[in-house]
Amino acid sequence: MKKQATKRLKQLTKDFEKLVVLKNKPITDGFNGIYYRFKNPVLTNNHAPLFWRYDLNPETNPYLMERIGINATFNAGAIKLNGKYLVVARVEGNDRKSFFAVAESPNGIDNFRFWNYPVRLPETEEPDTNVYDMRVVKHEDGWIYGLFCTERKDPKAPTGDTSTAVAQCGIARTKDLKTWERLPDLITYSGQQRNVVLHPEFVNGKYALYTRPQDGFIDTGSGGGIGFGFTESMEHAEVKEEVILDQKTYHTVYEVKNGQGPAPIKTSKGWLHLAHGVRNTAAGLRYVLYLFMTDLKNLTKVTYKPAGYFIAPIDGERVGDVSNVVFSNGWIADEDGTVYIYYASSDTRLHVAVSTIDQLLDYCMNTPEDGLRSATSVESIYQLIDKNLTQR
Ligand code: M1P
Repeated sequence: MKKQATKRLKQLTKDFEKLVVLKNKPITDGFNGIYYRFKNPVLTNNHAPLFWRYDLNPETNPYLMERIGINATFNAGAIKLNGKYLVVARVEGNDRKSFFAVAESPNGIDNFRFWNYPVRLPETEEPDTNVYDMRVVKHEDGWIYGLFCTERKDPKAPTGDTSTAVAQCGIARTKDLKTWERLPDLITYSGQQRNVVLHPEFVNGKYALYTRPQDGFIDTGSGGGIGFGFTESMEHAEVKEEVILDQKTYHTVYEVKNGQGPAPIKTSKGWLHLAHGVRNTAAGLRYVLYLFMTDLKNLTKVTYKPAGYFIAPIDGERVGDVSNVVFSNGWIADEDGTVYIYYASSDTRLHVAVSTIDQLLDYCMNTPEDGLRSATSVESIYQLIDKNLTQR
């Protein structure tokens, strides 16, 4: 038995190494001029180190059984630190609990390898049942903040209701992504919060936050939209007033709900935002990504907003634990203007798409807006046809 286990471990180790060092290539077929998708996901559940999953001692694990299963690796915050591309992934075990783990790559597109230990996130006095979707932001105060969703069972759930939960924004900070200090959860005066993101700069001496007020755990109800508010401190973060800067809107790709993705990127033309939008269909919710820009000084003024989606799930991305979903909470803008967009598909695996600041600005500033009616969409096409045919 022990002999067999040793042989299998050799094979598992070989397969694992082969997966981790796999070179990634851009998919050039069907390139839309805006971004390249890449052939392989950058993280899957099989990227979880074997020593997280197996007891490697043949004496205590003669069958070399997997002791702790990892179900998925997805929605990841991202940051470049000391020349390395780091993602703080949402790792979900077979037990459905999510936690955070850092994976490091030398180039942002492949060779992502998890650090030896996942993040040991301190808890508040009210323990989290589940934590996920961390937005990692290097703030100008010198700290790296991780804002994430903390989920707990709704204490007001009627007896027998074992599902109803409450989502709030948890906050932690670090200098190195290894040691984390937990701060009190964000206080807002909306029922629940998810997709809360810290703006990287002070605004009039205050911290600024993108929020997503919601009435329920899944339904945003009378809330919804990407909100914005200020807090005096992150040690006792409290947003007294939220204004909605980007509404959910009837018959758009963000009809049911939306949420800020990662922190916006500062450019000479304004702040560049990546967000997700959700619509309902007969087959369930469909999550896509969209871009918009806000004014450099007036952060609640949307200056450009292309119609429709920027990235929607395709092919194999459409299938997973929660199908027909793409979601992003991490991107890295490199010194040379390259932008690495880390997006997850169907709550199962993590991918990268690559573009540049110039291309993303061009896309935002020159794609027609959503006129919210079929006739206005046709009008946009007419304008383009006229421009093309009169130039010939
Ligand atoms: O299952 C799809 C996504 O659902 C939630 O997003 P939202 O808050 O917009 O509904 C999150 O749980 C997210 O993690 C998940 O990918």
